[in-house]
Amino acid sequence: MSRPVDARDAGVGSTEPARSAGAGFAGAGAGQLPPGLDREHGLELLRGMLRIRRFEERAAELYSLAKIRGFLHLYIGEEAVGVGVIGALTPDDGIVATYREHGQALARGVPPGALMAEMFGKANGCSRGRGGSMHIFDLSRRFYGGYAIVAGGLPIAVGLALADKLAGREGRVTACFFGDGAVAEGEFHESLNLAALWELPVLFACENNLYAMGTPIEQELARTDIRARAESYGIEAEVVDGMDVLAVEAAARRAAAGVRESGGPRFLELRTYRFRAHSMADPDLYRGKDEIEDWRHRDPIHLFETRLREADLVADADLEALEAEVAAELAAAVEEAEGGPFEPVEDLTKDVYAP
Ligand SMILES: Cc1ncc(C[n+]2csc(CCOP(=O)(O)OP(=O)(O)O)c2C)c(N)n1
Ligand SMILES: [Mg+2]
Repeated sequence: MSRPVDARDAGVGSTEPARSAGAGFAGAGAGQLPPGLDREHGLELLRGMLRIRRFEERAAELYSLAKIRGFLHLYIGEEAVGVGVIGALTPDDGIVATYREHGQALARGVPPGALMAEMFGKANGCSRGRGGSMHIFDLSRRFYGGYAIVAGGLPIAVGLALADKLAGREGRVTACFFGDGAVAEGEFHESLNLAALWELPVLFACENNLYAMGTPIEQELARTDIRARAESYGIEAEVVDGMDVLAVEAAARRAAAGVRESGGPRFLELRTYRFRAHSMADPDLYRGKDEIEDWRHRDPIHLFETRLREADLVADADLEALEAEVAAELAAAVEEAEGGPFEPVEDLTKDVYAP
């Protein structure tokens, strides 16, 4: 690495580089649970993360079997971000995501069967099989995609928020997920500038997993302190331990409340890590096994499960029941995808050209 990652984690008290797992986050996902966390909510968060993990592990297998084709970008390791942020939203809020969006779609309640069928390219998929893994869309849940273009979702989120503002739909938030790679794109700056200038209700959720494909953050960003960039547009921003689902949920609640109260944007930089390669086509040769192992010790599911166990909120039987529930749901989803039809060839140009 030519340059160190910014060590300026002001507010989380770190002087360590962000590359080490959990650097600077007090508690770092372990220890006391916040007062008021009940068993039911704990199980809900755990179920949300486990559902994503098992879904994607299966998706990786199905990709190897060529049931899923094209690109496949897994969210494994980052589940606490999607579950925590989306858990702080209401059904009326909108969501815009990237090509690494299966987790957000599941957290939003897109049915696993419709999601898997989409990844199979089947007509019973949520985008009628025309989008695939990178273009998950579900209007009924205000899930506005799934964008393959890095930073491409940011202007869309700003546009959705502008529409809400112009139409007087007060109290709505549009949450926009994007990676650290998007921060180097012009669209990031244009979007933050307009959201701040026009006071638009956007919750920017930057998933900083330290890499954009094989490029480490210190080789992509002149300044790796992403929060400072948001603040330079006058947007209130917070750095969050993205491996700690409760920390993410709490920060997202603060940010969403800030958006609703002010009508203007808020920004979260969620420090996270992907355990798998960038995509199924990536041999993952640009980072050391030690680094991956270090982060695996902060697996968001394992961390949270341990905390719930230590607080006696869950026991072995609960976790077994949860695994069985998720496995049954997943088996049904795969069956739905397998059994779905492909669109007929006659429909190839439908919705492409005006009739
Ligand atoms: C405008 C644009 N440039 C390049 C690419 C190729 N590309 C696909 S994913 C990616 C990395 C993005 O990294 P990041 O935003 O950090 O998201 P992550 O994959 O880490 O979740 C790149 C460069 C693209 N899709 N769009
Ligand atoms: Mg990244």
